[in-house]
Amino acid sequence: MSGSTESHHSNGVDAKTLDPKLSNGNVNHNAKPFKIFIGYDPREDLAYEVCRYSLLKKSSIPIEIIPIKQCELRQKGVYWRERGKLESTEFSFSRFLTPYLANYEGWAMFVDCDFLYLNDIKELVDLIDDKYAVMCVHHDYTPKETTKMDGAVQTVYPRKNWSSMVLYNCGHPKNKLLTPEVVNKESGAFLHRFQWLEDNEIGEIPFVWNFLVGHNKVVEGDKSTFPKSIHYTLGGPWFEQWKDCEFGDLWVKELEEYKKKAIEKKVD
Ligand SMILES: [Mn+2]
Repeated sequence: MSGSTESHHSNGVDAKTLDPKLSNGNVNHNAKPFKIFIGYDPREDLAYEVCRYSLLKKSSIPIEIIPIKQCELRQKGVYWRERGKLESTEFSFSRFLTPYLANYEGWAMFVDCDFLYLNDIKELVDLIDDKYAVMCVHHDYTPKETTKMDGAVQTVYPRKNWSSMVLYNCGHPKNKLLTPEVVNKESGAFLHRFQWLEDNEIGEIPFVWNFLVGHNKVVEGDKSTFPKSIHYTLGGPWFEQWKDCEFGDLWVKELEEYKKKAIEKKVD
């Protein structure tokens, strides 16, 4: 049947009010599993496992989860830069290999391991808009803390935390600039501020998909401020000093469920 679709959406309608499925109309993002690259750090193995578990548990679309492990990338010869003093995790720079690791095809997500997903990732995938090279939460963020996690130095720079969860349009011509050579050579400023892109190539996602513990706040009664994905950016309950942090109970609950499921698997 023809002529029965979205004619009621005029050009004047705010894109944010459109049903994302309709605004994406003819693009089927579910054809192949959606690739999710999670930054892996051996010091935060449990954080990775719980993040992965929370994604798989809630997802209503096929997803493929790939940890970004620095030692493996070094073995493969795609990562060779020396570790700098300001790198708080092993994936500080290797995260920018996401389009390369996805063969510069389709959309893929990078996310830090210190996230806990409360909602179905399909809701996020539905926000994808092919006109952008990347999409992320545009935090306006000046951290007050001077150290993070286990004492690594906290630095302040524009677009801080934007790179912690990014939807990459891996097939976008601009992202072909992110070759292993560039990722291994360029400065933190160039990479973390997306300086290979123009401002209008960086799409925006609601902050609830990268809800920064200690920075973002829930407004009582306003559902649009409820986190869909919690980012324990200062350190999460897997570190002794952060075991009582805000939303820490949700992470601990997920950990217990994950452990229980892991034991059940072994028994089967
Ligand atoms: Mn993080």
